[in-house]
Amino acid sequence: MPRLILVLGDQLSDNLSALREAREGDVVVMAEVMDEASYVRHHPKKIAFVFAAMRKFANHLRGKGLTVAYTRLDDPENSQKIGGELIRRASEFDATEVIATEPGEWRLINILTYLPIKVHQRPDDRFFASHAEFENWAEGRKELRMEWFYRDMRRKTGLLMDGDRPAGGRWNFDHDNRKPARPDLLRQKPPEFEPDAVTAGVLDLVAARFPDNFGDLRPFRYATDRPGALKALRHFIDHALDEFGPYQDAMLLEDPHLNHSILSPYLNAGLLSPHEVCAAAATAHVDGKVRLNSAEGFIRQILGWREYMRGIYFLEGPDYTGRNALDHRRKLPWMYWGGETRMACMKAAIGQTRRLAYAHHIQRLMITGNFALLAGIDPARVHEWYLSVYIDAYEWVEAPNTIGMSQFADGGIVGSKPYVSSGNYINKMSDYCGSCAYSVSVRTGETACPFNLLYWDFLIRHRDRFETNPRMSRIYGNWDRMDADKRRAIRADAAAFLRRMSDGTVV
Ligand code: FAD
Ligand code: DLZ
Ligand code: SF4
Repeated sequence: MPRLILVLGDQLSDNLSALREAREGDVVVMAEVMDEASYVRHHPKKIAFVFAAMRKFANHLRGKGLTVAYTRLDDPENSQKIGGELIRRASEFDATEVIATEPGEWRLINILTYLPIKVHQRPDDRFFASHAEFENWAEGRKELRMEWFYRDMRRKTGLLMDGDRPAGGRWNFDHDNRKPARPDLLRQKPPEFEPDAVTAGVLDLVAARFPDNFGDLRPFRYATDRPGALKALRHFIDHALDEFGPYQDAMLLEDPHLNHSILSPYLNAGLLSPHEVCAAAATAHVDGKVRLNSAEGFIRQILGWREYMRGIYFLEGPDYTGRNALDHRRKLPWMYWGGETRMACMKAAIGQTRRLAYAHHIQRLMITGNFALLAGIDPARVHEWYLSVYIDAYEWVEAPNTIGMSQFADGGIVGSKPYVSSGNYINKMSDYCGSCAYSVSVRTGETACPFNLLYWDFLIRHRDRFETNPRMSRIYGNWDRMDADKRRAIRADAAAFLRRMSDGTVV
């Protein structure tokens, strides 16, 4: 009796646990469905990327001799649900069992668990750490910190290790990093991929079916298959990785990518494995092509942060996305969906998000995330935004970054203190402030940088919670030493700014 093998849009890997079990007569099921394409209003580039990559992966599997039952979005028979398609295909092929790889989202895990057909959910072992390994690591610890987990992962994998010691004698080279960048016409841009016939067909479909979603569909220059993803990896290793470390926190108006890899879409969809990406970076260092602080900084993002975020998402359970430790209730301002703003940094980060479905980590954390946290936006709305607008966004990685790292809505599980800053940090790390309607050096009044006003307002609103944090007490000392009139003015101006923002006035 044939069995169905389910392959989801972010499971496009030859070594997927479900595919490893495929035997003669089994049918691979893949389906473009509205349920998945609309649980949030995804950026059109994200939908196009997933559909094009799914179609090409289905062709690739057929080329290997597998039978693939592929449902296109506009197939008249399409039930528009993953569960519905499994039931329909089971009856078509007389199958009574489904083999699946555990999805990266509780929503879909639950759907598969309660279907009226037996679905065996196999572990997703495309990661460095299994759920059990992360749970064992977390068990009994008073505080979870990425750095300790990362060191264990380095020891386990041997990546950048000299025996049992870290290469170069240190685990972390961040103090050599975090430099601002200057515009540089010679800096390599990520490779661009002209849409082929499959991608072009998908672009037409997405243009017709999702005309109102936030974001520009065209031009579309992402790779949508493994050969393209491998080319992007090679390009990054050869042309950008060496300066990744120093410039990983920098932001420039005219350069949305800097030395970032833009590999997250391919990693998260399964077109690249984290193992091969980390190995390529480590080898480039060993071969003398890439400095250690860059190789280490890059590997830490994948072997450390990416794995750690996945561990937290599954450890914390399905209610994680609803957490709101700081009780923030404001609506997400319209500027996040492309509405006007006078803040040059927000305009830059949101503008490139609209164009590219991409912003790098510091833009997500210290511009759009920082603002949302300082302004007290409801973290559920912030989470919905990040899950919608980025081409690499899947809940297992997006939610811990947003709810945890960026919004402190988990009360300090991911980060020991909130990632907040005044305009000073943004000015130091970017060239945004020069073209802004606000002035970064002004602390009160109409022209004051909103990050300056909101920074203090946030800290004072949450004084009870953060004052006792040893990493933050000094900041409260600075506030207390400030002139009383100035403190009053900052609070009053912050309140007026938030009122204007909530009223829908352009801020
Ligand atoms: P690079 O800077 O080149 O980093 C290399 C790789 O490291 C990335 O491709 C990614 O796989 C991994 N990585 C780096 N930082 C993180 C991190 N904090 N968590 C997990 N992996 C990381 N990343 C996603 O993949 N999907 C998301 O939906 C997502 N949402 C985010 C939301 C917020 C609020 C924040 C602050 C960060 C989010 N990130 C997310 C993490 C990070 O911003 C992206 O991984 C990174 O910007 C992707 O671009 P890149 O490939 O050029 O990364
Ligand atoms: C993101 C996405 C989109 C837009 N569409 C589909 C789809 O039509 N079919 C599918 O199998 N997967 C899609 N995906 C990816 C899923 O949403 C993803 O598998 C879950 O969110 C779990 O990570
Ligand atoms: Fe952003 Fe403030 Fe700088 Fe304007 S002045 S770009 S709002 S940090």
